[in-house]
Amino acid sequence: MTKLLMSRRRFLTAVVPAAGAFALTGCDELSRNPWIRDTLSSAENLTRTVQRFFLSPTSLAREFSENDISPAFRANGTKNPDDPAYRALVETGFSNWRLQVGGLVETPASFSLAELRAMPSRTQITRHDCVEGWSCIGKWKGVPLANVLERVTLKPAARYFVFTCADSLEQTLDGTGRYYESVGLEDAFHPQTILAYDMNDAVLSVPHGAPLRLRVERQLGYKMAKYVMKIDAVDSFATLGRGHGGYWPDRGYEWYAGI
Ligand SMILES: Nc1nc2c(c(=O)[nH]1)N[C@H]1C(S)=C(S)[C@@H](COP(=O)(O)O)O[C@H]1N2
Ligand SMILES: [Mo]
Repeated sequence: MTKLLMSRRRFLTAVVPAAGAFALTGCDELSRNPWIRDTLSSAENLTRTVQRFFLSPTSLAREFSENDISPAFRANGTKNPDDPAYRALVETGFSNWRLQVGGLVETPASFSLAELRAMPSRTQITRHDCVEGWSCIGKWKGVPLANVLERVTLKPAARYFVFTCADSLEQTLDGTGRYYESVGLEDAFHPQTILAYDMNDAVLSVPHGAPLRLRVERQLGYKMAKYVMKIDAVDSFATLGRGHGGYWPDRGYEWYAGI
């Protein structure tokens, strides 16, 4: 088991410095390199099989202590969405913001920040690993996604949960430049999967995804959607965006980014 899991780590340590050697700087450049793109997608099925087989669905990502928290947590990707609807929410301190939850659910609902804060919470100190090759340890507090999903009652056909964000990383005519991500049932109901509203004992800041961002601790950084506006339960993500379940998956990254 250790050997097989190590091979994944070795794969990551092999790919990340290779990216540096090509003088690539961001997620975007990384995805344009055909070798890296093909290697990432061929490793995906193997990784998923290995992880499913050896790790029980509820195994936890490592949690750290207060002393391990990184003095400065890097912000990446969008750091200050310029979309007018988001700017308007910032102006009013997110008092008008509501999380929309719909799709394949019995009772679609929306939640204010106060309502989310009144629900059960979980706090965890975890390491965030970006595919670009940097990591930071931070403390996150939020409502478990499972608690939010319980409130809307899933329809039996629900398989995936799609997070629609406020920001567009790329300007496209068809709207496929908007950031989004998705997770399966197993990650959605994992105890460490939370919708975080606090970071390092303070209200989540705009650079890190205010007012609400996903933490799905057993996966790479790009799965952790910031600026979450809407969650939809779906049976397939084939018709969303460019069909691969997320902004970066649509650009060549693996959908299942387990670490
Ligand atoms: N909405 C949105 N979510 C996003 C991104 C983004 O650009 N927009 N970038 C992703 C990437 S690649 C990483 S590493 C993390 C960065 O989170 P941080 O800014 O809190 O470090 O957010 C992820 N979630
Ligand atoms: Mo990232």
